[in-house]
Amino acid sequence: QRLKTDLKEAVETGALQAVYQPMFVSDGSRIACCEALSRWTHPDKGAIPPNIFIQIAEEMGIVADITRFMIRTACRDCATWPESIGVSVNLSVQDLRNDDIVRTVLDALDESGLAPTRLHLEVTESSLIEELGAVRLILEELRQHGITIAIDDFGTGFSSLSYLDSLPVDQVKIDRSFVRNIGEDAKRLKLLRGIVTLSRQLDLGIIVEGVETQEQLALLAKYDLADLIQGYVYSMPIASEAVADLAERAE
Ligand code: G
Ligand code: G
Ligand code: MN
Ligand code: NA
Repeated sequence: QRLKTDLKEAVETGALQAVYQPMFVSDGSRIACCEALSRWTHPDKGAIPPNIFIQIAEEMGIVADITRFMIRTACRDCATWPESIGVSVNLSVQDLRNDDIVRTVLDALDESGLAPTRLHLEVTESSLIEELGAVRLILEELRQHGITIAIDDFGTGFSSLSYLDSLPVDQVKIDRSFVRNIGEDAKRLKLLRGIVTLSRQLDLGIIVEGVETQEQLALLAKYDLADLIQGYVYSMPIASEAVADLAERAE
């Protein structure tokens, strides 16, 4: 209960922060985009993980305020990076229940002067299934403005693949559970290869998340399994100010 009050105050006073985890093109030669990840440092309890406080915010019905803060911050920060680097923001299922999100996004783009093509939004599989009719209209409108949509945690949420060919999305972010054991378990590698083949057939861009080791990186390259790679092997989440430096070193 205390945590709820504190979170509400943190959101209202802008005490949340954004850090950015780079997604590299698969040979590691440059940063294509950075995922904005929210951080909350509680005055007494220290860092609270986002999966905890996002869920609290969802229960309180204030997640839209966090999303608005993250989109505005991400657009403002991205505008300070080299033009070749985009930014990706996570949406909650609640953000897709009404079309205020479109206004929020367009206002943030206006305010920051960021080109819409540099903004990406990540939606989870489960939020897509929940109310596909309404969600489809919202995502289509955002895409018409040039914004890229990715399915986050791909492979963990669908009970059926029958929607996949008709979703208004551009990219899939393959969940890190599909990468974890590809070096040790031949079946896991086959599963990943199958998911990538399926996604490519549907013209979806492939982002592989949670890549931690050189061995995983080598397998992804060998079988051409990724367009973009995000994971500790390339970079942890970093401050906005560190993005341009890292981009320079990569090139
Ligand atoms: O940064 P970390 O790996 O701890 O994030 C844990 C989870 O919290 C991830 O699933 C991530 O997508 C989610 N998350 C992080 N920041 C945000 C945010 O700003 N909005 C939403 N909806 N989820 C976020
Ligand atoms: O669900 P989502 O993809 O938005 O989650 C992003 C989360 O994944 C962030 O909290 C980030 O800290 C975490 N993460 C990023 N790279 C790696 C990685 O290589 N390994 C693991 N275990 N987690 C990662
Ligand atoms: Mn994400
Ligand atoms: Na994910």
